[in-house]
Amino acid sequence: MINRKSAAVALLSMLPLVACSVSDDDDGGGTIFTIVADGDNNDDPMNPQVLGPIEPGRGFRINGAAAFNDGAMGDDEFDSFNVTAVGAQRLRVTLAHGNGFDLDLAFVDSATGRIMPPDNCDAATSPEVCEMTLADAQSINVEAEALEGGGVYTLLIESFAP
Ligand SMILES: [Ca+2]
Ligand SMILES: [Ca+2]
Repeated sequence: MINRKSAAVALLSMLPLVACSVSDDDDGGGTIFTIVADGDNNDDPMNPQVLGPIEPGRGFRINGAAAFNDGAMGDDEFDSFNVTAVGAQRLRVTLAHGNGFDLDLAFVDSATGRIMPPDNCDAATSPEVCEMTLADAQSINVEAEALEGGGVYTLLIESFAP
């Protein structure tokens, strides 16, 4: 089912690049990012916030917040974001957050809900970086899960040629 939000995201993705939603290269690698707000309609891993198509050279930067039973922030344990590969590609996800806040990354198959093994993933430090290879048209959910405490994070989802 297409809700109003995902329809708006789909519409935005068809517009030419506009200054307010796209930033230039953030990491020296030449990726053009679309900036996305954590919509907080993304708690169910099987009903993610739909970011849309992604292709090499493009990416999404999510400015988000999450919390696990945190006194100040309450409970926002899961933030799940869906992307669909346009062409075979490598997907790199970088999650940065402050200290005293345990937030983990996962790739979830959007059709089955199964957690996919990343090609590599560093869970011990921030930023946490995971990569995996996507086939053309493969759809995947990138999930940030708060395990302890709460806070803000920056999540980069970047696509590279395979
Ligand atoms: Ca959130
Ligand atoms: Ca959420």
